[in-house]
Amino acid sequence: MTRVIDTETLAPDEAVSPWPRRARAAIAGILAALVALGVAELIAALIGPNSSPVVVVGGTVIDATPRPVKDFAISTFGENDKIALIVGTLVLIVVFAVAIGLLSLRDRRIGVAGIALFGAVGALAAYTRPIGDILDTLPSILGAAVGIVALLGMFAPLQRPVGTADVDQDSTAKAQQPGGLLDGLRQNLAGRDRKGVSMDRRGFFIAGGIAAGVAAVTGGAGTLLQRRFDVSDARAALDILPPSDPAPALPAGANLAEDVPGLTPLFTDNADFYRVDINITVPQISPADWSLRIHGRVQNELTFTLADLMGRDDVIERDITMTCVSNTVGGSLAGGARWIGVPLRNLLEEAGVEDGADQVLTTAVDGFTIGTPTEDCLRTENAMLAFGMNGEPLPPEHGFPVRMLVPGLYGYVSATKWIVDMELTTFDAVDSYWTQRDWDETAPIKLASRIDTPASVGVAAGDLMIAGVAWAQTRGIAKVEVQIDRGDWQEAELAPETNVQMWRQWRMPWQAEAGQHSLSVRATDQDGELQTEERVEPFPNGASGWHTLQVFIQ
Ligand SMILES: Nc1nc2c(c(=O)[nH]1)N[C@H]1C(S)=C(S)[C@@H](COP(=O)(O)O)O[C@H]1N2
Ligand SMILES: [Mo]
Repeated sequence: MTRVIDTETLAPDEAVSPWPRRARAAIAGILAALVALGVAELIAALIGPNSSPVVVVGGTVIDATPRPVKDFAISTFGENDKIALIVGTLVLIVVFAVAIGLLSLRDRRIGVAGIALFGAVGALAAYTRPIGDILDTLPSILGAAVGIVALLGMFAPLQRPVGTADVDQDSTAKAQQPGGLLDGLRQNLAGRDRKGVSMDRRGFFIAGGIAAGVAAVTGGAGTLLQRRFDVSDARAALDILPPSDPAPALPAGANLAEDVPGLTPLFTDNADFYRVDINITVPQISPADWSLRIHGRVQNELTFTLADLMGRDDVIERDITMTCVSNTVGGSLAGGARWIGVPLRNLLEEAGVEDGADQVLTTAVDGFTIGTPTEDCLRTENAMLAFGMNGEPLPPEHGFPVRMLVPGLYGYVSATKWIVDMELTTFDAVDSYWTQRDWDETAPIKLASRIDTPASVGVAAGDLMIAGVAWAQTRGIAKVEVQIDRGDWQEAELAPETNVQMWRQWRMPWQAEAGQHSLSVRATDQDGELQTEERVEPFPNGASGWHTLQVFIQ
């Protein structure tokens, strides 16, 4: 019988280094994972954005992450924490996939089990998400199934069984004979003794190429199809009518940032506004589908559509500063904006809150919940359901189409984005997302001040301006003082007040000499309370402490 061995495509393997095979096995593992992810994205595009394994597993990881790790992530990566999570997840997936590939060399059943586990984790995460249902498990399950087929398909040529250890080239050739893909898969699944194998390089190249193609096409198509969930067009088509009660005119010179480079502007651009939420992707809610139900301990259950809210005659526009409880001393998780919406008080009065219902429990499409004292919703001036931000519909990142805002309370107890449900209940009856994780039930924003400029390094000696912002919602800022090199506290110039719920810029001229300097700032509110000097971390109800900056003047 003639030999049909092509030494290039079918090399007896054990004679050469095991590395080419191991390298290929690792590549097979990665390609199988990519096939699984690609197929899952395609199916998620048909089912809904909340079924993508990347999204559901990421969300589960975020929910389950212990607070110290979360704090570390926020303080290290800041607003890039989501990018860090995605990169971290991808690294983990690659490591896992390489392990699956290498272990499959020993026994393909390990690889099959590994990918099945991968799918099971995705399916479980999808099902247990606050808004998950059984259909959401399909992308993970089907993705894993196709990933397994891909893995076995690539291992068929990678580990072509030749029967026995003392290889006889004829039987090698026979093993290469048809029997079809299925036969190959079956043999493969059974796994063979490592000794009795050889490698079909061309076959592996083809199988790997097919797997890469399937991953690219399904992943690409899935990503494209998922764009149909995107709400930017619907958002752009919305017209915000002039509010019945527009924001009061700004006092002259209210924005010091025009004269002081490096100072935070009075109004933060929507694109620059800090974003904090539990989601990897931005929830997309079609404005036509949106509605909010107010129910629970109320006399009249009410439901509002976006048109209902936007068409009301009690729409207000107000300048309000928002802050995250995770903001550290000197941190950037704060922003000022001009919000448009309907006073919460009016809506709650129409619903008729029953006595004793001390908590307004709001739920968003991401399953996130916030508990706000009913008292604050009813009494705080300008507490609102907002649909406009700086003259535009709310950006998707900031809660489109509707979010809640209660001036004076940290975001996690007041600022529900993508809000869809409002239940009047009690604090005794229900804990919300962050209070379940031990953050305080009530959390008023602490008096704070921050130095924005000069920068720590790269500034030349001469006449400079020390400047920054201070906020004391809802009491208003009365005074800001600056201390240079531990000298006397000197009063800074305050920008004219916009309103007590908006932060206030301040500045102080400084003749800076070359060398290292220490700059500190502290504020006093309009009740006469001095900002707390004592440094505490954000957990469990917000950071405190005076902001001190070391600067090197050249
Ligand atoms: N649906 C939803 N709303 C949410 C959150 C969230 O994770 N999901 N995070 C809250 C927190 S902790 C803060 S500080 C504010 C931040 O709002 P912003 O991203 O518009 O600045 O949103 C709040 N509302
Ligand atoms: Mo927050």
